[in-house]
Amino acid sequence: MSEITLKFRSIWISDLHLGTSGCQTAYLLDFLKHCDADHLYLVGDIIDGWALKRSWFWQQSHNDVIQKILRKARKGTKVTYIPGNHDEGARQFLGLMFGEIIIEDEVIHTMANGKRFLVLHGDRFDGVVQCAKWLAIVGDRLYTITLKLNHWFNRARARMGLGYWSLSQFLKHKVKSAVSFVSNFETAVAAEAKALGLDGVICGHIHKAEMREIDGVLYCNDGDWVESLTALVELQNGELRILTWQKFFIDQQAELIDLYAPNSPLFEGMTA
Ligand SMILES: [Mn+2]
Repeated sequence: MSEITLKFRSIWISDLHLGTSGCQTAYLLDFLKHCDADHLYLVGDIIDGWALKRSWFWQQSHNDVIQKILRKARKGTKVTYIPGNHDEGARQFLGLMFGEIIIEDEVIHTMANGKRFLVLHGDRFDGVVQCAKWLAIVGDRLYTITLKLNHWFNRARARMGLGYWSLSQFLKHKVKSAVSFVSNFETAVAAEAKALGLDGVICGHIHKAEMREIDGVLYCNDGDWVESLTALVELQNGELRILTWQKFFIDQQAELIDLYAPNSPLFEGMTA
């Protein structure tokens, strides 16, 4: 068994979606076991209240995740919990402390090198495009069905004396705007950080880990623990990295190399 502990200055994780079968708790627990930090930010959608309302799903491993986080807080990690839209119920507790965990809506984090970053979940930038994002997921398969449906739909319309209306055209347009949802989201979040005079922004919400400069500010998204198993980490010198845990989980028996180096398998081409 590997006993490696990686010590970061800060860790950001979001979109765990505890309370759903989608949460990859085995990887998440392994990550929490092997990684420590002075600051741990839980950047929203930690517990999926929406899903729990629909049907209760809670396993021991979900308790283990919570307990591991509480334990870190007890042992001196400064834990900040920023609720997202799936755990918006926690937003009524903003500014309060539970155990050693503080609940905040949005915070500013100062890196070791003095750079200041806005930290928020990101759902407030959804606007009207959220619907289109949903369409993007089902879009591909739906589109083929739609073409067939469209045929029958317009036959019915014609019979009722109505003109032709392209359902597939309509959906195609929606899917197209869904593709631009991600870039619109990223641009909007980055613009907010810029307006506040900050060096960058860290968010979650769209389940797409990313780190790139947008209009002079560094946009960072810590990804999720449903599919991508990613975290954003700050090294002791203030540098940021996107960490992909799956890789390390698989390779953890492998010979220990410099895991903090830019060529570390943990970071794989995702440095800034
Ligand atoms: Mn969200």
